[in-house]
Amino acid sequence: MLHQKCTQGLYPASNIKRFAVPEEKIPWTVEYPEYKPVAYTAAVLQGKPWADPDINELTFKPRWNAIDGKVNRRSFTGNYVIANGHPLNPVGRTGITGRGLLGRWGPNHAADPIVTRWKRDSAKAIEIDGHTGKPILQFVAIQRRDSGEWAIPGGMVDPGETVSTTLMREFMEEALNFLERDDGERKMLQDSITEFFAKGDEIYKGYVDDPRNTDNAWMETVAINFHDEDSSLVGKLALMAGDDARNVRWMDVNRQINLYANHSEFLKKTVLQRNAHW
Ligand code: RP5
Ligand code: MG
Ligand code: MG
Repeated sequence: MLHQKCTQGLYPASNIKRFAVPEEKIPWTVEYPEYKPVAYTAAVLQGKPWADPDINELTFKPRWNAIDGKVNRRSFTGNYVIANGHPLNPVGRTGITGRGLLGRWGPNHAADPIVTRWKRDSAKAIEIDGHTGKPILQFVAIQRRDSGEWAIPGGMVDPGETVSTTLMREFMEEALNFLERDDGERKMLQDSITEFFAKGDEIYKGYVDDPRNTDNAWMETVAINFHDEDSSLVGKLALMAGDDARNVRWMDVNRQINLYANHSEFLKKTVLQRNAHW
């Protein structure tokens, strides 16, 4: 797999221009003698508890390709290369070195909950697409505050956190505004989500084509589909955007959806698995 969203133009939330990487020059195995990427690590990372220190700091002794205390520095893509003390993006060049906006050198692990239900008409009957004859799937989409793009309500796996906890936490924070709720509401949401998220289907596990990726830091995720077949569980919860999300809604899934990073691909895989309209 190649990446696409991290090879040209300005790095997100900066004036830093990526060194243009034509598609054929992405793999490290292809020579690119002119390649002179700029180094960029966003200032906001300094002193953040969730971020690694500077890579040259003497006290920083990461265990690459390993579980490093509470931080998972393993990649789903296999062992990554360390070149001059820096982990190398397993897919290839991105036109920028350093960490950009990402907290971790090497893989940055996220989890993406793909929450789906069938689209229904006012009589509660499942809507079938006229062309494909297949039922229309809807998923809970959030609009990201950073880029304004629509996306799966995913987030970073905190140190020591299990992926299943991240999936529930991020869904509750971004799609149900958990952080702004009172104790009673929190308890109610937690109970329903724990029940609903008990059974999910793995859709994707691996590298993410995220616009924040660099030559030395990149996103990886586990995307799990939680499907509410009869809209009895999450289909009934009132969505409310929170935290990193500006908006939230049930979005119809079809080949026209255009989402953040390569989230549309994850939706396509979900559609195939559910035999839904695309
Ligand atoms: C994407 O960034 C992942 O697929 C996940 O959706 C998201 C995690 O980052 P934040 O939402 O925490 O910025 O690469
Ligand atoms: Mg979040
Ligand atoms: Mg998020």
